Amino acid sequence: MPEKKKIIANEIIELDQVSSTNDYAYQLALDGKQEGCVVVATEQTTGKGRLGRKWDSPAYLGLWFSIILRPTAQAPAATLYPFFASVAIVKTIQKLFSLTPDVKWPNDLLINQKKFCGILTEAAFERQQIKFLILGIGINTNQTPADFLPEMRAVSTSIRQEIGEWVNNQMFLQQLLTQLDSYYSIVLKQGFAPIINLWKSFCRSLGQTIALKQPETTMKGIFHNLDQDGSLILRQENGQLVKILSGDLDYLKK
Ligand code: BT5
Repeated sequence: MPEKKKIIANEIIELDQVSSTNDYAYQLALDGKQEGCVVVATEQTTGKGRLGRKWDSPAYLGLWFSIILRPTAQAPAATLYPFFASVAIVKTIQKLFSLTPDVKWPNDLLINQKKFCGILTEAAFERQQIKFLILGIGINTNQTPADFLPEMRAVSTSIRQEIGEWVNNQMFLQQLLTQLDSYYSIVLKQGFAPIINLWKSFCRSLGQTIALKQPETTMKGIFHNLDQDGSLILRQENGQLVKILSGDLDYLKK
């Protein structure tokens, strides 16, 4: 059997310091850089979250990287890509550290209900098709509580904080890129159905009472299902099912 050709991490660009690996990768993609190229930085000075929020990315204490993808897919499919990344991250952490993080819709990973990873997808479109996607992944590996801003300490964590050992970023990144490549080839061959099923198996808020914050409203209900297009189906108190495309999820006590 010929060896499978690797897509993700066919090239790795390592930077000491950058504003945002997403911005750097986006510019490379505009200039024609091939699918699979990874940009990783020791430190980001203005790491980005969703909706203009900031992502704290101090030197050596985490993995901050972005992947250029060029799938042949319609524009709405862009929201599905963080799910394959989440699954690959969970699988890597299970293998290396024998613990299973919780996935939080749409793009967070938690350990003991604290966030240690966020994913930011940015896309360029052409005639309703995806031209390229930048999949940005931030993982807190080695922060101690003192490394987080006081207001973030109660809700943020790092892998080191949870396992009690320093994480070797280089080794972790290598393993993670291999998993990301495997799950991306599943997406290319089988679509997102197996990814959605795996993601649901790691999601502890599925079936639980949640609040969904959107810029204008907050909705409460039961997290009924994750749809095949990555949207969240919320069952409201009156029994009605509502499809939610974006928002921030909060766990609620029943
Ligand atoms: C995210 O946004 O969680 C997406 C984060 C993506 C970061 C990666 S790093 C590589 C690539 N390059 C970039 O510039 N970005 C990507 P969101 O769901 O909007 O969450 C942002 C919120 O998370 C902030 O408003 C803070 O409350 C919190 N936060 C910021 N930094 C954090 C950190 N290091 N650990 C945990 N929580 C953090």
